[in-house]
Amino acid sequence: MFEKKKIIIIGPPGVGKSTIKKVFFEMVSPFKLMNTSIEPTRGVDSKIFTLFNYELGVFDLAGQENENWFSHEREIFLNANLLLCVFDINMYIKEIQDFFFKLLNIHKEMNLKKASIVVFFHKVDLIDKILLHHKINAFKDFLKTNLAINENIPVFPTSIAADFFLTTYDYVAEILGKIISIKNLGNRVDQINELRKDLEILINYDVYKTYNINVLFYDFNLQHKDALIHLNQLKKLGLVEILSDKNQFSLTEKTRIFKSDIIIDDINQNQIKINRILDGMFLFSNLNEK
Ligand SMILES: Nc1nc2c(ncn2[C@@H]2O[C@H](COP(=O)(O)OP(=O)(O)OP(=O)(O)O)[C@@H](O)[C@H]2O)c(=O)[nH]1
Ligand SMILES: [Mg+2]
Repeated sequence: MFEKKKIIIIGPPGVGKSTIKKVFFEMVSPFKLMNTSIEPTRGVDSKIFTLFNYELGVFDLAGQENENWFSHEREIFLNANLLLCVFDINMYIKEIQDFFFKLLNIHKEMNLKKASIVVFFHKVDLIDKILLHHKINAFKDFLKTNLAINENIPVFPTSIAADFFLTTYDYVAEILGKIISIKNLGNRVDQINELRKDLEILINYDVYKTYNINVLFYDFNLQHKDALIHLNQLKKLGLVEILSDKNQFSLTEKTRIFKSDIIIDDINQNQIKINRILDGMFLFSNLNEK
């Protein structure tokens, strides 16, 4: 039996809500969506995913219809477990506060006790670091004056750009990990070991080249059937493409981000990074579209 969780993605128009849903839930390549204009969402774009024994309903709300979501269509928030509020980091802080104030009001008026709120300051690739810290601090000060002392709303600086992708990947994994119970993580140790081998495959080969699947037999002692299991796992995470005859594969551009993060000199630092990446891969490889 699946336990249901409802996730709502809300925010002003054009801030990147649908992009976040596509990249982190549907495993669309961040490179494909960066700077491409996708159609503004109309109404609500909802999809159901499974994560271990949970069913996640993800509701991506059209930014152009925020007036409706905050008034006569507010029932959309009923039974929500997570309100993911996304802002473009380059919005004026006053605009951000005004929008967020409306969301807090809905939360109070509708008594959405089960719904935790998380804020993304998105597109941080488009701002310099000092201004970013200034904006986040200004927003945190605003939260302090508007929330009860025991309320905590996490604020994450996010982006799908290469330099920020893996941190954002971690944040999303952490947030999803929190709305499910750790008791239900399935066979974690075995899966992590398999993923460790997946990661070794990524490290061993070059992006942009095409390989015959037999290399996995010579380099990793994997028979064709087992090699395909690993490649399909990596394909699901958007890290590998398997060519139509199933005898060849190549690593996708997204792999470059994973590799650049772990190929450094300090071995201890490397282990920490590898474990962090494996945690993310573990969570996302258990996320399936229903
Ligand atoms: N620079 C940069 N652009 C991004 C990022 N994420 C999304 N975008 C761009 O932002 C634009 C708008 O993205 P959408 O995901 O359609 O925005 P939305 O919030 O769903 O918009 P509505 O559906 O109108 O509410 C697209 O052109 C994306 O390429 C990011 O991290 N950095
Ligand atoms: Mg959208």
